[in-house]
Amino acid sequence: MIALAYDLGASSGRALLGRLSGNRIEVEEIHRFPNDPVQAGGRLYWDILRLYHEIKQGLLAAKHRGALPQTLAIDSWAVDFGLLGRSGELLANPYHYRDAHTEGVMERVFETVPRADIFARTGIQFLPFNTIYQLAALKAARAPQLDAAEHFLMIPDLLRYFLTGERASEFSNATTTQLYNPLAGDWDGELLTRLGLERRWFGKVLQPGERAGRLQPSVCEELGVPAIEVVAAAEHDTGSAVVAVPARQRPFAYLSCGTWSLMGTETEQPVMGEQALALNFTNEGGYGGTYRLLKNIMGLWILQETRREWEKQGQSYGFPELVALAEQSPAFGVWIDPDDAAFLAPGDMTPRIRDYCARTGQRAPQTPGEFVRCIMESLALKYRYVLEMTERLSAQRFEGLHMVGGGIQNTLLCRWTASAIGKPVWAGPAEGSAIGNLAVQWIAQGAFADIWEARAAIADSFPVTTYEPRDGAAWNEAYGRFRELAGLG
Ligand code: ADP
Ligand code: LRH
Repeated sequence: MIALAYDLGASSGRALLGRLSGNRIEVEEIHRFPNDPVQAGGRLYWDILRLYHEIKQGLLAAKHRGALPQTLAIDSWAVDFGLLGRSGELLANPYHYRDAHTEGVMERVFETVPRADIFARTGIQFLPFNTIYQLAALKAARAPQLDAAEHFLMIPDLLRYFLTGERASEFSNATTTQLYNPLAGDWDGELLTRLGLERRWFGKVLQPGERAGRLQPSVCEELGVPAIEVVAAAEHDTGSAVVAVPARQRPFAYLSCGTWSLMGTETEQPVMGEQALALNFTNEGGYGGTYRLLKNIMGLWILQETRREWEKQGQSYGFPELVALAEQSPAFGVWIDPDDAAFLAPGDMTPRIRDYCARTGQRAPQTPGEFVRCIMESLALKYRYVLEMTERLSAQRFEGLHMVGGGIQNTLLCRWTASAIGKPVWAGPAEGSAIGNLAVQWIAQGAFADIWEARAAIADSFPVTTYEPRDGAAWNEAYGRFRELAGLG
């Protein structure tokens, strides 16, 4: 059985062809492309039509291999969206969630709907770029696209709409808007109305695994392909990544490690109490009505931006080279809280790291190796904190941590994470989101009975590397100091 998964991350997109025979999965990356945001007129956008073009290139690559899939599905980063007008045209180019137009908006929304109310209705963590605040920002700016809007579609929905002509949302990604009420099982009409947003923009919500149409005739004609069936995957990339965690049973803890680091556990019910609100944890919807009780950690974004900064200055480093420089630098020099608001916006990171160090009475890193070491150690230490909070909130203990995503190619980060948390890390698969996307397509086709059968096949088909913790006393001591420095109680 052949399925095609498109996984669009914040730094790159890829098309993976998956073949399933018996319980054996084989994947082949047939197309990979950068997903560079575009600055224009002082705003930051995704290049949505280029992404759609790349999706088509993926289909052509499958065709040229003589391996047309039975089904295809798309997952992507969360929260971003496009609005369609009366005749189905895209009204404006989607913003990048890191655009500055949401600055201060979250706090203004709380004046209309208090923070605790929003959490009680949605169970979603407060991130300034959530869809709810993006729409509120457009509303405050009287953006003309709102006057003409008829339909709201998130990024994978929009690309799926271009392919099929059909408009529908999808559960896992819909929850990330902070406008979906998991208890009611629908968009939260009251929340929308209180914010002056139109309930009618928000359409049907498909569950991951539901059929979502076929390639429309114009696409088939353009590419010379048949009317392939399109399935709704867990269209939030993190939702797909968690499907691919090769765990044999619950409970398990995961870290989806890419541009972002998403750490948490899979639950059957959302955890929406006061403690979850205070710790700013989220309950994103998952496959089969599950939830991802997790927390966003700023992740390798800081390293990506630092690399970009040096590149701009004419110093070009690959990721493996940066990791090697970090390894050669002295241990436990200085740390940042990666989730400090200073690190969210795009731009040069080394001045912000220096500034953080000044604020916290630390000597700033000097060399590239010291900067990278600071970023990576800080991430490992923050992982320990969030893992402890996940245990506390879910009243569970984890034997170890599953790591998936492109970030596991940073084996030093995996090693340090194991040492920081004092438990083994099981790393793999790296293409977690794409593989989870394929798995949901195969469940939809009846090839797997359920998610556990899919996870067992993933565990048997892809290598998992175990990293055992080392230097426990040194990391414990570092963790104590890190918590104090970052004000983590
Ligand atoms: P996203 O899906 O968010 O675009 P990925 O899952 O592709 O992100 O992960 C990208 C990250 O993986 C990069 O920021 C980089 O830090 C890390 N990475 C990728 N390749 C390597 C490598 N060869 N060595 C070390 N780290 C790597
Ligand atoms: C990771 C991710 C994450 C969201 C962020 C916007 O790619 O989907 O889960 O919080 O992007």
